[in-house]
Amino acid sequence: MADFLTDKPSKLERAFLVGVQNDGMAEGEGAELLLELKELVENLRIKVERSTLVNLRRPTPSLLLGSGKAQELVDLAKADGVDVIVFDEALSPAQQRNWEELSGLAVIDRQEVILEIFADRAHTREAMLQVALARMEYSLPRLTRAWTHLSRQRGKGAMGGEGETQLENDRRTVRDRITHLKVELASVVKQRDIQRRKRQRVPIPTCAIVGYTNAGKSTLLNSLTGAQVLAANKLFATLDPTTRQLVLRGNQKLLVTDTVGFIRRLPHGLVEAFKATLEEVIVADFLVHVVDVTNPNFEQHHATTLGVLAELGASDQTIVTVFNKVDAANPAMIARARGLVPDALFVSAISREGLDALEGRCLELIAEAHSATELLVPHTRYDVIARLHAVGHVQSEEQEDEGVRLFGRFPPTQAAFFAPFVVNAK
Ligand SMILES: Nc1nc2c(ncn2[C@@H]2O[C@H](COP(=O)(O)OP(=O)(O)OP(=O)(O)O)[C@@H](O)[C@H]2O)c(=O)[nH]1
Ligand SMILES: [Mg+2]
Repeated sequence: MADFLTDKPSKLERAFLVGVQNDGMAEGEGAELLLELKELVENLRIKVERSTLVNLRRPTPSLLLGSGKAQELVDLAKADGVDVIVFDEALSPAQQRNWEELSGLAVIDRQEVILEIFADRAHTREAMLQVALARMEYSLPRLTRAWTHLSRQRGKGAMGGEGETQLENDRRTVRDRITHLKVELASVVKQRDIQRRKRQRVPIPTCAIVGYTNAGKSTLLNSLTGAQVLAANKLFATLDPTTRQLVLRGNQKLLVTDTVGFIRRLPHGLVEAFKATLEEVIVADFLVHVVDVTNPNFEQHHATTLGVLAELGASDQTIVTVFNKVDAANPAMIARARGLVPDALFVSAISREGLDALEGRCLELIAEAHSATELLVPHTRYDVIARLHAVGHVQSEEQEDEGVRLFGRFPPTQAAFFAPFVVNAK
């Protein structure tokens, strides 16, 4: 098969974007998505020559849009001299092929743009495997395309009898690669599992930072813990979870994990691919949901993140909503944010404003997650006291004749260990 994994001929350079506004969408939503698509496409260093929003009442199976409208757009695209048409709406493999035939240009959709950005940003073995898998699954039903991964495939296009055989071979090759990738991924994920289990042996409370891409999650982790995670003004700067320890007041420890950013219309294959990585989100004691209050669309960002969390099976998690970037926000935006989530916190990961309050809230949540308990430990069992100091939080400790009386908390996973010494659970 033409090696579309390594081939990089004739890179696409100039794009024509097509957004869709339909009856089911809020007013202005199509336009906002189109603006976001522009940012995504520019992230791939492709110049956007024109963006068009189309009102769509009834999608058609062959081209999504009506054929008259389609021809009109093709003419515009050609007049602009672009080499790629990008749809915000997901195109079926057939629609994509029909558009490519009609226009003679590369035609891709938002999903493919996001996959390309992820491919660009993946650095660790696991992230690269996850993204490669999602891309393979995306391309499997699309092998007859002349274009893939933003490059022209060699020897594709005119499919004769021999082409059919070629297509069968290509399908088999891709399926084999998918199988191999899954096997390799399983072993990488297992490695990480072992690391997590090691961590659980000294169970410290955990929280995961989640939120829309570019909200400031990595910056927040860095400010809270002094970590040095890459934070950058680009989408999907972070793909791999990073965990750092935060030491709160009273020497209470908290493990904080930074996660991949979410976005509207995240390709389903990617959510699937990242589920293993996002397990941190499901097992965390609570979540810190970071929202960029300076982004005019923060309501949608907020809703999208909650949607992805639901998809991950994490809807029941306790969430602290944190509106970030207050240093750059105006009072009207802050009022709007307060209306959206009345008990939210307002911080600036950069100026550090509000971080004390956030740490305070974390302490409260840890206290809630780990029930406060009175223990009486015999003098012979100093190991129990040491363990409580290590994994839990000790509020008071008094020497008495029959042992040491402690008041403190420990994680629920340790309940069986401490149970014999519990005097009076509150
Ligand atoms: N003004 C201002 N900018 C911020 C603040 N926090 C983060 N930023 C900026 O926002 C941009 C994105 O920050 P990141 O921390 O990389 O965002 P992220 O949520 O980790 O993004 P992804 O990893 O791409 O999902 C960077 O340019 C940061 O400098 C803040 O409190 N105030
Ligand atoms: Mg990040």
